[in-house]
Amino acid sequence: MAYETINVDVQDHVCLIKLNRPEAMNALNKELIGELCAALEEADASDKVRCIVLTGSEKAFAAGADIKEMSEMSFTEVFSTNLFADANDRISAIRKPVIAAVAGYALGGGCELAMLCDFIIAAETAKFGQPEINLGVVAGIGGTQRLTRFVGKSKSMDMNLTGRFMNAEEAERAGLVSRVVPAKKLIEEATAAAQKIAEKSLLTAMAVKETVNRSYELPLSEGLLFERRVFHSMFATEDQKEGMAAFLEKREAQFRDK
Ligand code: CO8
Repeated sequence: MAYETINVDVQDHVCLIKLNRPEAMNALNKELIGELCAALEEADASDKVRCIVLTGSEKAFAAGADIKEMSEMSFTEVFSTNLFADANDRISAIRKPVIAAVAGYALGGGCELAMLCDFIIAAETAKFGQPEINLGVVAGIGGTQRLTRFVGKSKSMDMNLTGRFMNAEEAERAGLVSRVVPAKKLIEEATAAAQKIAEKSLLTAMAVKETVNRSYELPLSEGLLFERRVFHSMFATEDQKEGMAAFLEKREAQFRDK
């Protein structure tokens, strides 16, 4: 499918989606959000894709929801259309692993979009923030909820109440990002991580994603039960037999996603 506000490129089983609204710091307008959800769903359904990388430009991953588009909306409109619920649900429903590769600004909806991905690799230039308070609103798609689970209450309150930005080093220290890399190497490093994931059994990778994500929804005892049941169920797969046999035979596993 041809897109106007994003670029999509599939190579070696990795789908690279690049947000592309340079005139507005990749602000997330209706068109971009619709195209992004469609591209993610297309990649999720494609046999050619085993892992997805989502990125922006050197200047901005995304500077949040499009303020021009939102500014005149009424309560009735945002409530009745349930603004951003669809994006949250569609992105959360992607079953293949999604890595956010963040350089520059990831603000408001941009920070929330990065948190909707499975993990974040940040360039040294990355700046994360939930500055919605400066616009007279609260975060709308996870900035008060996911951020609090990722970095704890104190830092989340600080970010959401002051609207200040967090640099890459602080974001790594706080557990928001998994690693920080030089800006010039961001795509190379994110793609290498995606390729490493793409070499695994896709079945197992999807089970890992689903199981880790349950930890944010369940109390520990229920989460451990869910994990154990998924672990047990993996013994019904050919890839479990192959993975363990390959280890014992001291060779590379040949996974078949079965
Ligand atoms: N919306 C619309 N346009 C934007 C946005 C935005 N969020 N951010 C930047 N732009 C535009 C600017 O208006 C400007 O356009 P123009 O040249 O036509 O005036 C252009 O991008 C360049 O921006 P600046 O001139 O401001 O560039 P600076 O380098 O001076 O500053 C900043 C960069 C710091 C990123 C600054 O632009 C900024 O603070 N932007 C707004 C950040 C913000 O408040 N984000 C939160 C938005 S609200 C939100 O995200 C609610 C959550 C919704 C969920 C989303 C669901 C997916």
